[in-house]
Amino acid sequence: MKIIDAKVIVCSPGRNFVTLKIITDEGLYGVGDATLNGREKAVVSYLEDYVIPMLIGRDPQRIEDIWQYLYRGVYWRRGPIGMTAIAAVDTALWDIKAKAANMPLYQLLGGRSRDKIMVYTHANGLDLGSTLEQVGKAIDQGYKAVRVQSGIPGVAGTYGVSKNNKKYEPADSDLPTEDTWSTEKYLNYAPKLFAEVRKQFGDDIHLLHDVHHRLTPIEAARLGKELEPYHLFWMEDPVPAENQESFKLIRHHTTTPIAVGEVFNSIHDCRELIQNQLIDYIRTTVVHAGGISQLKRIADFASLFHVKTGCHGATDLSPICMAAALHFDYSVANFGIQEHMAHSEKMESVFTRDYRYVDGYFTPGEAIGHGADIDESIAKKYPYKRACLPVNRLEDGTLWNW
Ligand code: CS2
Ligand code: MG
Repeated sequence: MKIIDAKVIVCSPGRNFVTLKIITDEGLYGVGDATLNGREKAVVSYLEDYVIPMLIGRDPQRIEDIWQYLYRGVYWRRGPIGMTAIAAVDTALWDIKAKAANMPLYQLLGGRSRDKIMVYTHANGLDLGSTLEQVGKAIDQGYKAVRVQSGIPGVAGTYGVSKNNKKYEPADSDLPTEDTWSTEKYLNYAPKLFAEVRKQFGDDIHLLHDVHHRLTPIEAARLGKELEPYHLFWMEDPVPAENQESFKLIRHHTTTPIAVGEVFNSIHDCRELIQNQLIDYIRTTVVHAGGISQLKRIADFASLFHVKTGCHGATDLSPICMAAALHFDYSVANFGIQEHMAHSEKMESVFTRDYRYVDGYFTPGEAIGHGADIDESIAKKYPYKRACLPVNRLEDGTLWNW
């Protein structure tokens, strides 16, 4: 079998998506998500100007060799742009291999290790009341796990909370908008928020929260400690993860489980946190961590240290990434949870997929391959439009972590 063509499809059905399609001489093709929120065109160029010319003529069955060729062969290893490009190639090649084997992808990954995949959804509101209302709606929809994000009293607009009644989409303007942040107001409010959620909805619903890289280690230690009575499923990205040593301080002070890794793109980014058991869930996922091939390596390494998977699944990861992730989730031994921030109908209209939601769980479907695809004729209706993620400043104007 040979790769005879490959193309990048960029579309914007409510937000930008980048999809790689690899076509073989035997009529099979595979697709992979190549979306990097706010930097989409960099990945498009990486694929079109460098990767695709190197793929033509290669045997698509040699997934590992092509992965190593694109990783070791670039010299400038790692980084979100290159690894997202490699991820898209890897995902498309696994799709082709499963189609050639005439089976759903999870069968190639070792078969299923569970009957269904627990997902968590997002609930957010501008204030406590509207947030509680959204948590109630998620529970009514059958979700067993809900991520709770709320507007903070005295802070205009914050991460994870839609500014209008539409779905939350952070990449909301051509150039970055500017959010304001107050750690003090956040730390005073967050424990009250979760106290209210537990009071209203009880102990059985899994609650998750995304700090989104905004605290210092001692602040994160305080938050983790103050959230202990509400036994969160996880506290996510408490601090930026460049200094991984700093997680030791958080760990020393709190038993609130920690999840990190959605911005990681290599197993080397994860190593210190996993081997020192400084986290409980690794958030790397198919589209940004080099595809299924590397995600399998990360999960196997994590399993040695009691760390479970918790794949990222925001709307800026396309249904193709979700489909591939769900096949991975179905099979991986140390599965933890899968994020599912529902795509809008407009976004869904461009893609087909075989995964199904039932009562708080997903199954990947039995279609051959990963079961997802893009409809190029519909994609054409939604041309690319630059959209950047916001930046974040403290109340004194200091540029802070978004
Ligand atoms: C968030 C993401 O879902 C999450 O955990 O961290 O929504 C993140 O903000 C976006 O993926 C950034 O593009
Ligand atoms: Mg996150």
